[in-house]
Amino acid sequence: MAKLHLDRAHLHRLYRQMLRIRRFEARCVALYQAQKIRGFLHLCDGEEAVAVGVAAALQPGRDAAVATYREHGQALAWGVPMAPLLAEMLGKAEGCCRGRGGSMHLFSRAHRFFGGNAIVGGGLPLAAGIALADQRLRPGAVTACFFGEGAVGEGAFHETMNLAALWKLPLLFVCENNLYAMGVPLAQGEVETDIWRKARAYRMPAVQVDGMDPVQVEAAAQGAVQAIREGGGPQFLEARTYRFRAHSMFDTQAYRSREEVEGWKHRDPIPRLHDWMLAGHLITPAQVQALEAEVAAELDEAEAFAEAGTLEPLEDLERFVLMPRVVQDDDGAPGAPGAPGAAAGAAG
Ligand SMILES: Cc1ncc(C[n+]2csc(CCOP(=O)(O)OP(=O)(O)O)c2C)c(N)n1
Ligand SMILES: [Mg+2]
Repeated sequence: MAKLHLDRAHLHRLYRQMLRIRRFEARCVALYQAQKIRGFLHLCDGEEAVAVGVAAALQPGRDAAVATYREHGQALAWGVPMAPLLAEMLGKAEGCCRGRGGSMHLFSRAHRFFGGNAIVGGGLPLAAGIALADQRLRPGAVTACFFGEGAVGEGAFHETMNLAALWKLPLLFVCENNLYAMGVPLAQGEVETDIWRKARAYRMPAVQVDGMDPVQVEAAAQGAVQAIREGGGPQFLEARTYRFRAHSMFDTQAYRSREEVEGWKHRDPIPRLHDWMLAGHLITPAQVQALEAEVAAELDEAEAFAEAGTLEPLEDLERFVLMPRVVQDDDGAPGAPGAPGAAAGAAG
């Protein structure tokens, strides 16, 4: 595992990023309860250290990321600003996907944050495609592919692992193993519960890390990223983590005990880093307060932006959905100069 240079400023950044995610999602809950956020809302409470640790080891914007429907944390850690993210959650045209993606499909080409994906395992082949393009067009760039342990049972997982290893793609596989796929406990869905061992079948270096500790996650990711950048092919990270909330906004949680949840809350990455820094005199209570205030102000500003946003007009309903009507001209070439509909392509 790589040794990190852990100066105060860096630790404060890790802490701040986790705080931004936690507070952002708490605000989302309030907006959901006020029926301003509609549809599904999958929160990552408890899992923040994974997104933050991995992003800290990469260069978002140069490097790409692909994530799941539980991706608010990854989008924030990747540097997508809070205001267009929150506007997206509210379905506003000012959102990062013009309000057409919502919670599960956050996307920002400028940050090379390529989604948000509602399909379990859906991001894996996409990540391989991005990494393949980067291998040819952007040497040195790495794609981080986040997925839950529930994706490991999908064919897409195995196909992607095989091709990535075969073609030495610059890909960092990050399995967010939170021990449940909806209501299915890991041991009821997988015969091999140490997910990292699956990478061995594809001759891929793999490690398991404590996903409740951003420093450990970053150290493991950094070692892996260095090898990937040097052309060594893909690497695999299994981060053991836990979601404190239900799968989506509500479920009965009959699949786990209250004691289990409470036990994991004792390992909450945010108070854990806070207490460790405080004990080591790496942060002061005044600095903690200042960080909290900074995050609260950022969130207030983002919420005001999102609330003031507009809904796309009904006339735009078919935009990006249907092709503009193409009329064939006499020589049969669709969209030939001067042909009716030739300019229509610009409408999209
Ligand atoms: C291909 C596919 N099958 C089933 C579903 C329904 N589904 C949504 S989330 C989920 C569980 C996924 O669990 P995991 O990959 O561990 O991610 P987590 O929710 O724990 O972050 C399932 C089965 C889906 N979205 N896509
Ligand atoms: Mg899971």
